[in-house]
Amino acid sequence: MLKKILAGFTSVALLAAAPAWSAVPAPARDNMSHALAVTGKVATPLTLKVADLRQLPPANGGEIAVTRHNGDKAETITSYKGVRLRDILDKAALDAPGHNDAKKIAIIATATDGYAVVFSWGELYNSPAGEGVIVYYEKNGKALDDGDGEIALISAKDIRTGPRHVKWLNAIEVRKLVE
Ligand SMILES: Nc1nc2c(c(=O)[nH]1)N[C@H]1C(S)=C(S)[C@@H](COP(=O)(O)O)O[C@H]1N2
Ligand SMILES: [Mo]
Repeated sequence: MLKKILAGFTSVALLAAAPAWSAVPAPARDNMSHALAVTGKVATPLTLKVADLRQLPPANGGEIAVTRHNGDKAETITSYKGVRLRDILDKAALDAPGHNDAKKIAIIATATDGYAVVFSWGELYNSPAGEGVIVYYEKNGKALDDGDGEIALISAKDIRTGPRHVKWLNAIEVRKLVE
């Protein structure tokens, strides 16, 4: 009963307050990713800031067009600097002790806005695509700004590079899909 009264009171209060709030423009959403969490089936979960990523072996790329799934060009990146996703996963050490465990692993890369893309162990470690999957923190010679920073990911060998270009990357989850 008390709950009901309180709930009623709250909604009346909200209704009364609404016109005043709607007059104030909503603040721009801050999508910036300030760190990358590496979690799931790993021996050592990690939280990596840009300064930590800079300590890992650098992987650089030259000019690359970011193309949407329909072929439209989203942007052209002149150069980028980061770390191969494989090297990050090796630092965390995949928890896959059985002979066939690694083959059942998916790697999910997620951004602050909820955008997420999937890689497989086979793709990263046993196909030409793996070489081009790079977590980057510099674009065109500069730190990433709020358009896609502080940390992002690109899969440079994809046919269309847009879909797995993850802006505001903040998590890498290692998941074993099949027991
Ligand atoms: N974090 C995040 N990254 C993202 C997206 C998104 O919605 N959120 N969209 C993706 C898609 S589908 C494409 S094609 C490219 C280019 O997107 P744009 O159309 O926003 O330039 O960014 C990709 N990266
Ligand atoms: Mo897209």
